[in-house]
Amino acid sequence: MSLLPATIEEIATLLHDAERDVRDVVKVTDAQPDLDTEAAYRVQDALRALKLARGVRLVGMKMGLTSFAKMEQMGVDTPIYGFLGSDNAVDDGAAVETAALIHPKVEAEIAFVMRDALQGPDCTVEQVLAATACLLPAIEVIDSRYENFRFDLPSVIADNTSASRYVIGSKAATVDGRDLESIGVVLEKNGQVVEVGAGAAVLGNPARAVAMLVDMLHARGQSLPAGSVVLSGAITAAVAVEGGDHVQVRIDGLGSTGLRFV
Ligand code: OOG
Ligand code: MG
Repeated sequence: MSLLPATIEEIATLLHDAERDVRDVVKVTDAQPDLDTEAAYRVQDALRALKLARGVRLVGMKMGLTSFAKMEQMGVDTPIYGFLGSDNAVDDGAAVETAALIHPKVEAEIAFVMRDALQGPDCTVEQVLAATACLLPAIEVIDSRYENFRFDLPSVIADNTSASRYVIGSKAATVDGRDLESIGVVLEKNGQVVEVGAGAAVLGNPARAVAMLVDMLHARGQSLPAGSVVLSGAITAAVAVEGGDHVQVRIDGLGSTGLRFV
């Protein structure tokens, strides 16, 4: 049975307010077992509309659960997408206020900045690479609005795939001749290496995650606009952080980016 528009709005408002008030909630499928992934993306659209109405600008998109490490960590089995707003962006090296977050974790990712718009269906890795202006190292801070990061697929889609903050490096690298499959990634916390990985952890090639995003958007009548920043998904498992921590991601040939938590 499909959910009524008023119910979709209600769930979006609940998740919007949970983020604003820094308060966790139980996963939304507990109260709404009829929430399937299709309805969950409608909730995500409604959440986006609430933020845009508040003056947030849409800056890009993110893929999630694109690696086996993340799927296993979260107990789900399909990639998902969410949106990135101007309220999620943090400057390279800047401080993130933990008081504004519930239970943040960090992930090492590769960011794509799109020069050209892309439209599905059947988007290919080659089309993604040809449309990419540059690649940047990225850290995504995820902060599920659900108690103990416990969710199922519809619940995490509705919650904009736990999107919270992200930082990207400031030195743009071109795609030309770069081997995105064997590109090495190191995540450090407080000067210690905590996770390592290679690009291939993300669907065999992070560009494939962007192609999948384009096709998933197409299935819902949408496309990826030129100028979008796309986080292609965590290459490693997510690592919990707290006030006082600093984290750094280094990626072969793409340089590094970092954040401090205060
Ligand atoms: C969902 C978001 C996952 C990624 O890169 O895999 C994600 C979560 O694990 O809370 O952003
Ligand atoms: Mg992520």
